[in-house]
Amino acid sequence: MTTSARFSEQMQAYGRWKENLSQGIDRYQQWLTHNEMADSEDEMRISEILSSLRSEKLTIAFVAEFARGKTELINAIFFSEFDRRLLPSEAGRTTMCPTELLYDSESNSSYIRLLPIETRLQEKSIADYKRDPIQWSSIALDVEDSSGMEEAFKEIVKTKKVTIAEARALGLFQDEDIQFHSRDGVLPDTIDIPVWRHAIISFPHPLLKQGLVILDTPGLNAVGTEPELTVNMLPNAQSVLFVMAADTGVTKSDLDMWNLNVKPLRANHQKGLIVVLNKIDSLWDDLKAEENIRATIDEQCHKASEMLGIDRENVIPVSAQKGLLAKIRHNQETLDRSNILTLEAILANDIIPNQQQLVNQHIKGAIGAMIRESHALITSRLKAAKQQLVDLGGLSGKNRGVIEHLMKTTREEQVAYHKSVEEFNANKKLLSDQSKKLLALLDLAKLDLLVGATREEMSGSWTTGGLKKGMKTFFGGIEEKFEELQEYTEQLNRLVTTLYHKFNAEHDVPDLEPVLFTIDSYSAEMKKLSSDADEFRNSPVTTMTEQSFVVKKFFISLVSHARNLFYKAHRDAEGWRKAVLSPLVKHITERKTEMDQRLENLRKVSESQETIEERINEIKSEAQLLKREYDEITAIFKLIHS
Ligand SMILES: Nc1nc2c(ncn2[C@@H]2O[C@H](COP(=O)(O)OP(=O)(O)OP(=O)(O)O)[C@@H](O)[C@H]2O)c(=O)[nH]1
Ligand SMILES: [Mg+2]
Repeated sequence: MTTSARFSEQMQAYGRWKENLSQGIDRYQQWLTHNEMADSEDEMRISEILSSLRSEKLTIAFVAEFARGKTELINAIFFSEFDRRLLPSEAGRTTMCPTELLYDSESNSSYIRLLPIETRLQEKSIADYKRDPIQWSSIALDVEDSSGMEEAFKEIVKTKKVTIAEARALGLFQDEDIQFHSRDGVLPDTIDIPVWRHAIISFPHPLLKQGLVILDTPGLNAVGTEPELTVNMLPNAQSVLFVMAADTGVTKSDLDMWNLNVKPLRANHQKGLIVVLNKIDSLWDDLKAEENIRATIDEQCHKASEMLGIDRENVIPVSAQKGLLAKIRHNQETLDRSNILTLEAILANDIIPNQQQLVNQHIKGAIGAMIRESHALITSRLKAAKQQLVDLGGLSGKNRGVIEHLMKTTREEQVAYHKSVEEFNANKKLLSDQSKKLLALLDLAKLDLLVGATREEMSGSWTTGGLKKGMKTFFGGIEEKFEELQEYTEQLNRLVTTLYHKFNAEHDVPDLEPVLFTIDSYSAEMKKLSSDADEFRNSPVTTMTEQSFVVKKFFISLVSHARNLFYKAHRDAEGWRKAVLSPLVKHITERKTEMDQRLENLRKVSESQETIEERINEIKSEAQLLKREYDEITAIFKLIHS
């Protein structure tokens, strides 16, 4: 194995692991249907788990000043087999809008979708627009035709001329930019702005098909003008690559970008942050000894690490350009020298195992309890069948009187059972009523009221000062909601626990434990959002530019994020409410069937003693079938947990 395949091999192996897991879940779904054990809630839950597993994404984001070689690195690491520079990379500013490369397995098609820059005038986040395909321009891609693809990709670097006033209205020109745009001290009438605000490229590359998403961002404060990157896309990426270049060294703007946008992203954990010193080939010199060159590169990495305040080992020197070229020309020596493979290995070992572990935990958490429950049910069916065989064996030779007596006691048992079921149903109703309060608190319409109030308070003061006040109101309101939520959740959990314990005692099933509801993960996510938001608000980018535009955009992306969180929490609470008592309901149904069967056995035997043998044989073959189902669910259990 050459190391060149390492990232892609690990990614493929990860893809196979996910595929096996989803086959296991598929098998479980079939098992449930076959055993008539799935209610519609279960089915929905399993479909959701499956689709979340199949659409699971692993995002690597590239962030840096312009012309550091982000796009060239992407070409070199991921797309060299196209034997060309697939994504446009040129001197000066190239990538004009954040670009996501992925494979859209839902639509199963290749395309470029582009969101017009004018959408910045609207009060909607990019995440909102993603749910609204009409706003996007779409270009179909022919993947067989690499030069056609290369041509189509040029769309993402398009710019157009607009007046300064228009650029201002779009939030793409501030007073600080006057100097940057002036020529000989004179500001031109028009400036170039990107045609597109965001691009999504879907094509069936093997890595993208496994769920890899690459986020390429443009340099030049794009991260500042589109706060959604900071609030949403970059924090959610599994890995962020920060790129500097050896030919420029660490400049002030590199440092600004690092301090404002990258370092805070990983303030709490360094995981998934990779720093690259690109263009080391600019230090290659045929007239110098290899050792000296290596020392110079090492010296540069050392300097860079000191300026960024990170360890020396964390700066990876590479040459994207030579790496790409060497891969295309199959030149191993240059490839080694470009050090691209080291970077690939770090990517592979740093992020894939980590992601696999997270996905594994999530899936087991979501489905593990269900499978255990199914396992317990089939075990109890098997036990019941065995008991019936014992009972029937004991009946042979018994006279009519004995059998009638047994029928009578079984009927009495049934009546008692129905009574406790009625009581159970009353409690179930109580729980359902109580959980409505919880759901009401998570209602999006209620959240929108808070958003409205905050917006009103801020209107006319879209400054960082106004934002500070607004955020206080907004997150203060949310915190209150979470306190109330916590209280209701505890109440509900207490009720559920009591119900289970009562049930366990009455029905002699000590091993049933409820799955309790918790809002901890949402509350943690909300806290993180609040601290990320604080970080951004306090960052010089926003204070420096007292511009209503960025502040407004920032507020919109905050709200969109929070709404999404509430939506998820509401959906999960609703799912929990419907499912929490389902093990008990299933147990009741099981017991009912079992009693019905016992009665049926007795009825048959009371008609004629000859039927006993027949019935025993019937149950024996039923038990055999049950044993097969038992073996299957045991195998599924092992598969999911392996
Ligand atoms: N010598 C050398 N040049 C490189 C290397 N990597 C990239 N370049 C060149 O640097 C220029 C900028 O590269 P890009 O990949 O477009 O940079 P970027 O960071 O994506 O820039 P923006 O898209 O504008 O934000 C291009 O001309 C590349 O060919 C490298 O390793 N060595
Ligand atoms: Mg680029």
